[in-house]
Amino acid sequence: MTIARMAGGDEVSEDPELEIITVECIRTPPEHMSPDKVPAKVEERAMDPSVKEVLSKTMLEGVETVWDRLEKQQPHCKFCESGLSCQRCAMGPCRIMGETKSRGVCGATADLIVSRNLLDQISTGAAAHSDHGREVAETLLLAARGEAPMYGIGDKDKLMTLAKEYGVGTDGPIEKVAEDLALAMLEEYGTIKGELAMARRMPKGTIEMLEELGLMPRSIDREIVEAMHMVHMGVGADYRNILSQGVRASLGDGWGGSMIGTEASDILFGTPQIRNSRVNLGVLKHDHVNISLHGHNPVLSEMVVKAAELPEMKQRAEAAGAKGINLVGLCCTGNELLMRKGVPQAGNHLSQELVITTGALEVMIVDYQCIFPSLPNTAACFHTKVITTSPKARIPGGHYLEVNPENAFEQAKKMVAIAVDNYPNRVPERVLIPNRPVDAVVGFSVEALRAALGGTLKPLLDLILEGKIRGAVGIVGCNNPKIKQDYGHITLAKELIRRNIIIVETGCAAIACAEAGLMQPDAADLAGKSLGNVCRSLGIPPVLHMGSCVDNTRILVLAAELANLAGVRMDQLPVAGAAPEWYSPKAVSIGSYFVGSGISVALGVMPKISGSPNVIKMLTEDLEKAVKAKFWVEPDPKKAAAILFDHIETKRADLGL
Ligand code: SF4
Ligand code: MSK
Repeated sequence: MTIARMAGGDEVSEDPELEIITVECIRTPPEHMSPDKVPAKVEERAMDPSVKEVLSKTMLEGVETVWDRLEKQQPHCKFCESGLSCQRCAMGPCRIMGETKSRGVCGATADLIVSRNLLDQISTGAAAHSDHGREVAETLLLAARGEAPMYGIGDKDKLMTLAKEYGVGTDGPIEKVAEDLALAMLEEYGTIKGELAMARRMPKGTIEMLEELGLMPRSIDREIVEAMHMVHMGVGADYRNILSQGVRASLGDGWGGSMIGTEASDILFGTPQIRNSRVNLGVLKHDHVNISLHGHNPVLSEMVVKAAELPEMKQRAEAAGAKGINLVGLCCTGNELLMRKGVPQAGNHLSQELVITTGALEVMIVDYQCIFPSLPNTAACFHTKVITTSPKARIPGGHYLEVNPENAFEQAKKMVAIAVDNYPNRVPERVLIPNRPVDAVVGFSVEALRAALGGTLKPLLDLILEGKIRGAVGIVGCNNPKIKQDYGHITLAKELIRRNIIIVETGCAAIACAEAGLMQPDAADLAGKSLGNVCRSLGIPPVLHMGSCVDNTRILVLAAELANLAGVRMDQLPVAGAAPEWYSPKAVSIGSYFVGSGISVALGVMPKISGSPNVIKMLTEDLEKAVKAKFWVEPDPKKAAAILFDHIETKRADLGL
């Protein structure tokens, strides 16, 4: 019996595997529906034409969205906004009031409360990424043992390269190599050897710097657990020490958990190669059964792709009156499929409700992370069914089909069948599919980039040294309804390519720029003269899609390889990071491991630290003395571009370029 059934009271399905708690469609108050208000609101909220079209419909129909809920939350609590509230123990909750000399009941200062809250966020993000990585490595182990027969080895070369890196024997059968590698990867979560194998990818100088500072991660889980220990009441009171642990835990994510997620996914499903696809809400199809794949982990979605290709499923769709089955991606599960399979992408974080409100979506399949808990309420306004699949991520109102690597293909077939059978329930009069998908070139894994450059990244380094490319910026992270959707990503990318800085992107930032046409080769015309010429000669866009949230590790690997080729530390490269519209604790971990690795980061949204001038100073100034990188906070992407350009030019001058 599941917990939902034990709790009782709610309506449930007779099929325990399809248990569903009935939820209602949530409508916005009538004033939001007033048609004359809609155009201005839409302009405030979004940039992409396909999003604006569907958002207008959503508002006119009064279907509640994330933007409406943000408005209802106003004004936000000033204590929480500045990081000055603490709920860590039953003596509280506490707030630091008046002047910053006041203390919580236990005696905690503003610096302590703010830094502990931030460490909590970093460890939450690091845990989410790393747990995802663990599940992929577990799938590799089961596949190697023949216990998950629908999974195989998609990239044998990468398997062998990683096996050598981990010191795993490569002479035996491929299954044995994969099994030993998966075990070695899983061992790193709780390793007592005191270091992580892939952290050795960093340049020697960067490793020495981190070792001297005591910031090299000792294991993946240990750093997260230690961080959670440190945020308990009465463990430590020095904000500097607490923030240092944040850097170490995030490095365990970037060079450990997330990197395992990326590499094990490549071994299982193939390393992304450069390919064409299409993006935005226009990728949904009128005459097909539409299924969206949302979340982060490719383990299930790869099986859904296989299931949807079965002839029996196509026949079932035709019998239901459709021409076929159309899979579309959302958020980072979408990015994974886009990079490896060319599955078109319907949108990013703030578009997840809009995919449903097109009225053309039969099923939304979710794994975990960045899934709005209210999606079943949105679905209840239409015929869409939301299918949840992870025991970690059950959502009231979602149909639950539990998935593990052993049963994923069978479960995927059931999900596709549910979608097909739901097609006749679509109400054509309520359907709005924008008619303008945008083309995008995607799939720039480091391996694909290296191959495109003739087998080495040296030509890229040479272009940077010659100044034809001034430097590189990784624009990453989410949407946040506090910022007009995609404005930060697109504006920053355009401003930087104009200054001859090449852009690498992941996550929702990548989707934003793909929708804006910046991932087409002819976007070279928007770049500065020298970068434009480089792009034209290589046939690549000036903004490169490098994958999902965990794939920020591809950016780390790219930077490490360039630094190794140049014989410098990572912090000496003319590169930087940016997260113009971040919302997620995972983004806090990503920003921290970029900075910990020596790559300074510009944030477009202020973290909840304004209550402690000391914490602000440490992150925006003092860190630079230790790890030679720091954070900036600049909400205006045009100003952020100027800051990043100056930073890159300073790094070039320091290298004598
Ligand atoms: Fe208050 Fe201290 Fe408990 Fe936080 S840990 S709630 S500041 S007493
Ligand atoms: S999905 S973490 S909103 S990038 Fe990876 Fe997008 Fe941020 Fe989620």
